[in-house]
Amino acid sequence: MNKEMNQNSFEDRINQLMKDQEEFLSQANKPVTNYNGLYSRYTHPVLTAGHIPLHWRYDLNKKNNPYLMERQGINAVFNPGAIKWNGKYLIVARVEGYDRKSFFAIAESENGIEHFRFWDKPLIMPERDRPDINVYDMRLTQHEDGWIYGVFCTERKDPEAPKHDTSAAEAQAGIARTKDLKTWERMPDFESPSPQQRNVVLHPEFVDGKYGFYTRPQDGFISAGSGGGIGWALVDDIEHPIAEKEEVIETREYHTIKEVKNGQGPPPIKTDKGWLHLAHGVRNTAAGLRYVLYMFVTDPDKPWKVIHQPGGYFMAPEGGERVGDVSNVLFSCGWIPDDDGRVFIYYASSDTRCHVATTTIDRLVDYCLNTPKDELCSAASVQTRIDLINKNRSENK
Ligand code: M1P
Repeated sequence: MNKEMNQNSFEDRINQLMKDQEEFLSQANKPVTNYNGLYSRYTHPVLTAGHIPLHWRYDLNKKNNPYLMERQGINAVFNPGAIKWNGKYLIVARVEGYDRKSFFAIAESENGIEHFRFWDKPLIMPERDRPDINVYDMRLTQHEDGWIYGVFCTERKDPEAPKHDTSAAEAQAGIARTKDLKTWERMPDFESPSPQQRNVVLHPEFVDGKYGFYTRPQDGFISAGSGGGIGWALVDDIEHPIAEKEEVIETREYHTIKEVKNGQGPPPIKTDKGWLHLAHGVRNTAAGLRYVLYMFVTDPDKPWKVIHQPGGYFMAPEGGERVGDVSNVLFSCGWIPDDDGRVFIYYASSDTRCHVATTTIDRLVDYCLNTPKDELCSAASVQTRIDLINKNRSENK
């Protein structure tokens, strides 16, 4: 009898699966030791495919599934949006099945760092007349109008594509709102002058009585083309979210970490020094695209006006983060500013798993205001460094 046929009984295997998962979900998560003065990374990812409940993956009925196969596997859990809700830290994750379809699911934790557990079922997202083919990357905004909005990418096959082209697609921003994170009301998709959109994020406050959106205009599905940069657009009525104008406020730049593309991450955090923004920047390399996280600050009263741009990246893929389905990628859709000044940054690595990093508002403000900006050429960069060296020498005499 071969090894497969000699496996334990159905009941034993279920018990083992449950025990293993319980141990996995209960593991503690500690900060890694090489603290950089700015944020702490943690030893373990906070959410992975292994966190997905067994009853989402297995038919647990022996009659229907005598070999106890995983009937509906999960490939990855990534690009987390986040919110603090009823005292709990919630992540709305992009969950991707073996069938390449993404959907949203909420997991919660008592302390924001460990023991995240998914709610009983994935989120059911209502559809409009034109069904979504794939949905992903939800940013949650607790808006001052009293609703929580989820703005996400809805992807559909390009209706104009010739029959042989099975890849041409169209990305737009879907919008849904909720009061309890369980029942969602779907709005029409966001409309703007750009043919496609991704990384669209709702600003949490009204601006001149209107809804403000950070956008990412793009000509095509993958390439930003003549579009690109982080845009800003206003909408009068969220139930008819049509932006007549769109202005790029945070541009892509040659030979920077955001040369090819960039996009707003979570909704910005308000501070007395301005709105803190976390974004992703993309450059090309011989090994493919490299996604890093970077920050910028906008004016407290004019959230479309960039006032600080610390140069370079804030966070780049490290160690195991560098490898996954789409390697060399960090991507964030969520962070939680806590009442005590701590900030929980939720980010995904390589389109595969979710992590947390912790910091404080004070540290983020210090970083944004005191990191030299990118002077866009080597000579200026060397000069900035020499200024630092000279300052250190004179101050240490
Ligand atoms: O694969 C990396 C990321 O690529 C896209 O982001 P962007 O449009 O900014 O390039 C998205 O598909 C995102 O989900 C993905 O993580």
